[in-house]
Amino acid sequence: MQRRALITGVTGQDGSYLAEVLIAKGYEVHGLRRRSSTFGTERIEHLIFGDEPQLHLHYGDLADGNGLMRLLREVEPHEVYNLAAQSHVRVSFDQPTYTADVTAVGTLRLLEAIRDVQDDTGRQIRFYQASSSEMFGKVVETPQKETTPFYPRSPYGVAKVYSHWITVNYRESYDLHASCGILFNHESPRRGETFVTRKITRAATRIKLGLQDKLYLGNLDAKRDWGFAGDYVEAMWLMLQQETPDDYVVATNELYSVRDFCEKTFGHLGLNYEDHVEIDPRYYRPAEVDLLLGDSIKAYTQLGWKPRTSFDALVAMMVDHDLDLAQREQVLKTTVSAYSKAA
Ligand code: NAP
Ligand code: F7E
Repeated sequence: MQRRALITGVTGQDGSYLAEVLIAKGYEVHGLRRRSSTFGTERIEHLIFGDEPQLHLHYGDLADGNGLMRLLREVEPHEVYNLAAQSHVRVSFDQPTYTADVTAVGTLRLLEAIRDVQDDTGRQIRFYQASSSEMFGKVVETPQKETTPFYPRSPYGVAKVYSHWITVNYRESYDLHASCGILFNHESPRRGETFVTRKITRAATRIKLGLQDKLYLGNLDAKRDWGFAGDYVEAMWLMLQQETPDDYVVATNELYSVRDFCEKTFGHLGLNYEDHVEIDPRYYRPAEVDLLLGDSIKAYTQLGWKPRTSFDALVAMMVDHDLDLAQREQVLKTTVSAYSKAA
């Protein structure tokens, strides 16, 4: 029988990669999208248009529990991947209540809906929760593993801790097949442009082509364990294929600073980052997470998962993609300018 999956956050970076992976595995894939005044489906357009769309979209919101319940009854998924969240750490300081409502209580609404539907129909729904290395925050040990205590440093981190523990609690209380992936930072050419890696690759490529002069950043000394999103969504799927639900750290176990990322990116373009990067204290955070480094030995031994993309390959992939974008922008600019001179 064809398996059905429902992905919340399908329009985001991870949702788009996960949808591709599940479609390739033969799933019927459904995704929750928010209503907005623009399409907001750039990352999944190749999956939703055409004679036979491969991905079925439904309007919904993690703020709307009744809607989630109705959707679960309609789609009857075997697996639910909860990737939706207000996922920006800096923004969570500006919108703490909203972040708590969506990123924390939103998970509870979804778990409640799953519990109800499962009770009514007797059909098991497997659940994946997108937990985050941000839960380790001001780290109490390095590297961080599944047993490392949490010390979140932002409203986002605190909201993710709530979602993590409510998922564990529902697993233990109601026998749900619910697993949490504690994923460390993962990036790609589809990464949102206000996260630091994509901000750097977008700016460096535009600087290379003379479309921009400077790149303004905050703390260059923060260190992260950066992997490729396309590798990480495989781990999500593997967790839901296990007989017993559990929690897993997913990481590369390699550490680089924001400064290293700048050096590598500008270097790939034959530039020196020091000539172009300036510090703007507006990008500092009220409380910073200085260092995150994951130990994913459990995912390796129990799921057979390991990252396939190196740091250098990740940077190159992102820079090449963004250089192509910048070149298109440049062509458009030249064409418009030639046209307006001629007109
Ligand atoms: P992302 O690109 O920011 O995508 C977030 C998704 O959530 C988008 O589809 C967004 O919809 C949706 N969303 C936001 N608020 C919603 C709401 N109220 N109701 C329904 N949908 C809503 O994030 P990502 O990088 O793919 O990350 C996926 C998940 O993993 C998130 O939960 C994130 O917190 C978590 N995580 C990410 C990382 C990482 O390094 N990427 C690491 C650990 C954990 P719109 O497109 O309409 O905005
Ligand atoms: O910041 C520093 C910043 O916003 C990384 C989310 O996916 O991963 C992500 O959260 C570091 C921080 O990611 C700028 O202070 C310097 O130390 O790319 P980021 P994040 O905060 O680590 C975790 C695992 C998630 O779960 C989240 O959803 O870079 N930094 N200058 C900057 N950061 C940004 N955004 N912009 C700057 O100009």
